[in-house]
Amino acid sequence: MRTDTPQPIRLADYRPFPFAIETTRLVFDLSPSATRVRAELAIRRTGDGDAPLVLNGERLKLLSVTIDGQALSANQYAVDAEHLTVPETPDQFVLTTEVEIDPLANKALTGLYMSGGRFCTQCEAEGFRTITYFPDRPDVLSRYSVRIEADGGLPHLLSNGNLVDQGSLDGARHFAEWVDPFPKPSYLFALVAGDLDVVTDSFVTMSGREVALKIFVDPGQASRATYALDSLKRAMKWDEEAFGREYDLDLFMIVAVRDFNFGAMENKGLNIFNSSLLLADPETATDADFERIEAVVAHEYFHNWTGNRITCRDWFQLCLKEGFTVFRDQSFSADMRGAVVQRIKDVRALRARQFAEDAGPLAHPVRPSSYLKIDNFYTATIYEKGSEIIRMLKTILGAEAFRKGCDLYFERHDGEATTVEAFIACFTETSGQDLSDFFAWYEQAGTPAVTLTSDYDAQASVLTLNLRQSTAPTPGQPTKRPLPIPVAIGLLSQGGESLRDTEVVLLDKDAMTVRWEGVAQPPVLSALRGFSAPVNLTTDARPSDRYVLFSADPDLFNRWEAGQTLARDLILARAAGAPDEVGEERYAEALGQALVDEAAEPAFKALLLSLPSEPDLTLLSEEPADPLALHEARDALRIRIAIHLGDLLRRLHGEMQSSGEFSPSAEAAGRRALRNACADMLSADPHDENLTRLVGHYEASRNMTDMIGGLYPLVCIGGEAREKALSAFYDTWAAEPLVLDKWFSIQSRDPNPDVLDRVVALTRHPAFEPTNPNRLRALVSAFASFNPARFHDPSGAGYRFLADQILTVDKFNPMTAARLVEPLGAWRRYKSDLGALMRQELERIAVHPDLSKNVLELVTKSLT
Ligand code: 0A1
Ligand code: ZN
Repeated sequence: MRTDTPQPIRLADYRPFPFAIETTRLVFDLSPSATRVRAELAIRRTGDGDAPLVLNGERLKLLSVTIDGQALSANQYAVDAEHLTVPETPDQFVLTTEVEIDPLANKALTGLYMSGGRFCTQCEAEGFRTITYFPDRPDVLSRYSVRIEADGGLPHLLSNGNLVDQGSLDGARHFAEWVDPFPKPSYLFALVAGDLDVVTDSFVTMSGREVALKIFVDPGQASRATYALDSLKRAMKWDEEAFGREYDLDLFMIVAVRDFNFGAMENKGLNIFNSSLLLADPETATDADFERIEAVVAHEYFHNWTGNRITCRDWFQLCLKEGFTVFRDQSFSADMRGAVVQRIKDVRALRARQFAEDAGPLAHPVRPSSYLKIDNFYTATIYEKGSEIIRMLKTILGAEAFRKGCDLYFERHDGEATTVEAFIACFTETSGQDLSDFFAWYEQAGTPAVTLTSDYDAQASVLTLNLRQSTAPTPGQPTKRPLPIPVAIGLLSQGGESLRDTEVVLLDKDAMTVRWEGVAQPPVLSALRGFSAPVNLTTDARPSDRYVLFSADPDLFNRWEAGQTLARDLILARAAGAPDEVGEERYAEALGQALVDEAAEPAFKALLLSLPSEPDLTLLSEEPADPLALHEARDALRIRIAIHLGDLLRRLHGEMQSSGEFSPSAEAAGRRALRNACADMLSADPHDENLTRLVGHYEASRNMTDMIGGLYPLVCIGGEAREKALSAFYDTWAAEPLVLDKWFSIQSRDPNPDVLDRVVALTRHPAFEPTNPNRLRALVSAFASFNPARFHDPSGAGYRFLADQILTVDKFNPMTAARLVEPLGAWRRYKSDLGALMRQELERIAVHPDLSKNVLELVTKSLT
């Protein structure tokens, strides 16, 4: 067990750094195991005259330190494991340090490391301090110039900004010089050196400047970068139109790397991407991959304004850049792919990840007030709930006032490191509305529960709406305030005609009543249209009301939601031992009607066909959850649908097959999604005809979407069909790492009872690389998060497996190890025998010697 107790960092303790770093000159002499970094910092005292200069620095071998060219003697500075301190300095001076680092040994993938023989960096949030001594905090902005020297075997030497010089040196070495004219915090620094292929294009901005666009990929992969490049150009154009934001440098570069802890990183002018979020072609990437690539390329590009030009004063303000940027990328995707389908997918992800987080031991506000390791706060709450808050702001203020507030924010804070308060103040000012209550959305954790009941007075034609809200306690927040919740409500007649258009009711107290006059017929309520707020809504709607919404709600989000709620209630009833067979038949019948609606898009129908996922059901079940019972109940409903709608599903499966050229368009992807959803449903009833159809689907597939759409049903069916398909898949794709990730991931989601043994065996497969986060997550996280029925094996073997993996990975990559803890943290939600076994594994991890701060923080919070 650790003997030192790491101290939390608190928002209340924020103090400005007492020095400005006016310029930062970095010289890299690259070598895999012994890279030298010289840093010349032009420093000016801006604060307290007595304050010592304290720089962050970890895992650095300090070779020399000088001030204005004079070497400091040992008593003029102090070095510990995390800092370089110079107690006395002039008011203005140049500090030069030289350090040596070992990128090859760096498997934590933060700072400077090597991936596939090339050098790359990841500095957010605190990686820069493992490259050189520096005030590694987001409010210290500096102008950087960078010189990189390396062997000729690394032909591309890249950093932020503009390339100002390059050439050869003695022997086989060469150099490049980069200057970034925009002051930036250290977390946006980036360097890449390697043998790469480059795809080039250009973009003319709204003021007529030409920007060179370059995407760098592994040799031979250039053709897989064209979709990302196309997405980038569309994102650049969209940001000009939707937010008036223009790109500012003459060059924009993206580099793909295979070993990366997260998705991608917005370094100024030099984005670095996990290759899984950049490389795509129809043969190796699914439609979901294309969709993610478009969204993430846009996300990182949009950060150029929301994050880079205006950054965060401290890491507590992380949602300032992340929530806003997610909102921007979701709005972009909605414009590219259709608002309804996008909204449904965003809400599904929000519920699966953020609602789960908010309901467990790791619940935290969108703007937290303390942390141990900031890496642990790149969460669904900061990102996805952060985006929902911006969306509500737009709903409450209206599109025009929202845009004015954004314009003011960009104008007023350009070049600054700022706060959420300063952001909200811009909207207060431009709209004239008091947003002080709204701010509570940033400070209060937990998902509000909203209840809506109604009384209809036929004689007076008056509908009375009774709304209430409450939020359950979360760690550190035992009592909660009411929040301003925009609830969008419309009315339908019992026959499904629209009686009243959407109106937004702002529920800003614990309870309120609204009277709507002139309601001529008993209405069906369509509430929380478009998911107007991130809350859990309960209503007094009867199943018959939900069927009206399911067949006729003009708000398509709520049409989908009605179907999900009906299915959820049926599954929960069966899991609780009270199956409603008549209700199940009725649901299957209504689903069939919805699937033959000529007016609905295939992508929407595919979403109608997807039942609530097992993790979502766990969250929604009131009793302590029994994952196996939920799995079986969900399967029973799938079987009923597959039998009841067999002919229709087979017909649609045939009709949606395309014979033409592959197109990644949303329309074509929608047809593939519907066909695959039919295949998935048919696998619940695997009689010979269906089995032959599914094998045919898999074997005839000519793109990865169809191939995965055929493979997973065969894996679910199990037996020989599974073995044959999996080994054929492996033989075809063994040399393609991104496709092999899918092979691992599909097997970890196998619902058959023998899956844990198979997953454990796969950890010994020669292609399993635990040092690669994509591969690790494909097998380990996918099993723990998406296969609840088997992860929660009553023996506890699933939990033991996960805990072992956490301990193994923590030794070299704490950030990624910490991201594996969450499935165990949910122990309170499960039946007590399962919960006790989960807790036991958390306790085993907690007492392990030399645990990282990252894992320690999450395990400790999960246990308390
Ligand atoms: N700012 C990035 C997220 C990111 C954060 C940390 C990373 O490495 C530890 C990598 C990426 C984004 O929002 O895309
Ligand atoms: Zn981001």
